[in-house]
Amino acid sequence: MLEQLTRRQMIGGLAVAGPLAALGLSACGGGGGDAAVAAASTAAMDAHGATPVVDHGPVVAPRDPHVTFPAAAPPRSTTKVHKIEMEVDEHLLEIAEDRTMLAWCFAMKGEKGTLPGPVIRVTEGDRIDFTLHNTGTLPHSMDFHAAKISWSRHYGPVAPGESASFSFVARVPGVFMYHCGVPPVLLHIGQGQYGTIIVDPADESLLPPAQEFVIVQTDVYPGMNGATSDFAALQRADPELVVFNGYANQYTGDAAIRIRKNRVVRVFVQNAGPNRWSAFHVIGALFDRVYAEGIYPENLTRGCQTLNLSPSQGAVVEFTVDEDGSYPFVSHDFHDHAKGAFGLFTTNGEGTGGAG
Ligand SMILES: [Cu+2]
Repeated sequence: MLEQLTRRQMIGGLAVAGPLAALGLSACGGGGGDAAVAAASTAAMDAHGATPVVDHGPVVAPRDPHVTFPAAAPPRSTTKVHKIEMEVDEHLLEIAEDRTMLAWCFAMKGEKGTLPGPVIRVTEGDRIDFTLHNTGTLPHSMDFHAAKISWSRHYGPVAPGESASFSFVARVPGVFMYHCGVPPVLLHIGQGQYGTIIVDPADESLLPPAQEFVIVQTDVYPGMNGATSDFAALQRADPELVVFNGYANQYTGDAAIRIRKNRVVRVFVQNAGPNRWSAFHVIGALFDRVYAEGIYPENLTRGCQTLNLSPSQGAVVEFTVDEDGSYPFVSHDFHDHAKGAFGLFTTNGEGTGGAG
């Protein structure tokens, strides 16, 4: 399988050269469910639409079965210095039922790459010592939106087989994107090189214990049978799929996200784009508290129905439900909802989600 995947990586790497060259661009420039939940999920899907089925022909490359991306947020950090080493893992991933894409994932060193990349959680004032090992086949880089450091000194391309390091102190609390910045950035983010870093406020009273989740929205433009993304579609901002945490309609059926009624649900929401805006909305709920961008008291909004996020923006939303049942979460841009930006919170079954 390794040989096949390696060959596929090569095919994917070569496949991009044609269309990019034609455009004058360079790729190298720079919890267990129950019947009630399943029924509720199906009913909600029927009511709110599902991803249209598109025939892309036979899948020609081997792939691992889809593993639900854990929506539960990692716990608050307990260390002041974080040594983070990431690699580039190029492999075929499922992004919807019977649909795959060749992803250029950021992965923690030695781990399998996922979409989105690993969720990092630190606290305001923590230092991050970061190293990128470019184990991919093209130059890549890393750009942390949580950092205030020089682009020209730290965010340059790292050649295949090379490593590069930089450090920064996370001085601003919030929900921030990280991504590759090698031109064309549109392609590298579109190919899966994105993730989220949560910077908790040093003042823990701003984010008291709650059931905590991470939802990252992206628009996806997969190529045919594992080739690199459809760059023309990326340029038109015309995605085939719009997904939460890397997979269309992921948190439905047995994978619906369990919450408890009368307990605060906190969602760290990120719109990684690369192109579409996000209109995050939970049907049947109002956001009692929203921190759009920096987590400071002056950024607090109450009584919010829909969170408006441009590509790259992140926010914290909190809500409670006082009635048992299922509560769909969508992009209220229903063009995108119909392409897979849909999931379910549910109080049915045991609460297995975030702590609190
Ligand atoms: Cu890259």
